[in-house]
Amino acid sequence: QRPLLPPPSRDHYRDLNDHAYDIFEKSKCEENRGRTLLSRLQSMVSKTFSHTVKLHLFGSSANGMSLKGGDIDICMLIDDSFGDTDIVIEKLATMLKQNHFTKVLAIPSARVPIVKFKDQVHNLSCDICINNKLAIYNTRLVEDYSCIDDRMRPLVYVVKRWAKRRKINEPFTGTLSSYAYINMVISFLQSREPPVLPCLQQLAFGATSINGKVYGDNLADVTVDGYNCKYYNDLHNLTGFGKHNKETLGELVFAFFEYYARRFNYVTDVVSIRTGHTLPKTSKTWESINKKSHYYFSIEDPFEITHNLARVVKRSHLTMIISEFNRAYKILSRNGNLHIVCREFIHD
Ligand code: 3AT
Ligand code: MG
Repeated sequence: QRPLLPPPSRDHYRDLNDHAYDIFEKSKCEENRGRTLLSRLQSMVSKTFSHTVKLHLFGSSANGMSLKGGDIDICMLIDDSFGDTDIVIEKLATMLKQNHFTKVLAIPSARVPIVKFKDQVHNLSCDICINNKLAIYNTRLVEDYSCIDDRMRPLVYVVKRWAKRRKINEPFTGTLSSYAYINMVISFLQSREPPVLPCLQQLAFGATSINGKVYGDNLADVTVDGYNCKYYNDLHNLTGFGKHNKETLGELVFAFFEYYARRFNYVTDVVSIRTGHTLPKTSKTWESINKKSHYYFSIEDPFEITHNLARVVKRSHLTMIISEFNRAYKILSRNGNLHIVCREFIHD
């Protein structure tokens, strides 16, 4: 492991904290974003398909962590009687075109088949996927984590802002999705001493006790597409969980960059919010696209545990991501400004 750099001075920690809250305040957008579009789409879908077919928001427009101008993720729950997914996707695309949405693009061959389109009136970009129930569950898990400690949401906003501006939040070109970064944030917060966040999935199995109290050892299993999605969600029992950890948002921002620039071992370890600690890569078998796929970076999906959220990241892109972590870490260590850390990446 490479040597650690000195932390910011006390004054700069204060600035860092202020700037982190500043980015949070300026980036967040109104809670109800997407709801109006959702209800318009729901009535179209009810007419085109049936009243039994339901649309659900997921991702950031549902978990309360969307950035201004961010996409809206929608999932359509529909049974087999409407035909194969590609037929449903084409029918949806036709419906959207007839209703004057623009840039309608059906991608039936993707891992999760989707239709992309724009609502020009409200300037919203939107994706609709079919029967991605796990996405609805993992959105809820993320939202529940964000309710346990007030420092998680602003930290996620800072990380998303930074990753978007530095162009390392582009899963289509081989870097990480926002969801992958959120998993990295939760894992980091679980790893603090004392922890800022608990591990909700371990609590559901009664595997961990906090201060002698055992939680959720009698929760029923929740199976979705063959994966157990149960987790402890009686959040009232967890209010104030992170209060023993006195770190400010500014301190956590610095520690987050330090963790992924210097402490986390990309060669041997797997990020896993399901277990609440890192796992050795040797303990995992991943569902793979081809036998030769090499996972340079591994982030275990909390429910679909054979899915590596970072599987699109090749060696060159991992190098790029780690060098961005290092850049941020070095700037902050030298008492640099968080706004510089989050400055737009320009190709030279
Ligand atoms: P943005 O505000 O859109 O940047 P977000 O929170 O909506 O952030 P994403 O758009 O990356 O996050 O993801 C939305 C959901 O899609 C979250 C998860 O249910 C699913 N998802 C995202 N990335 C992956 C992935 N690599 N593998 C499986 N599911 C994913
Ligand atoms: Mg999204």
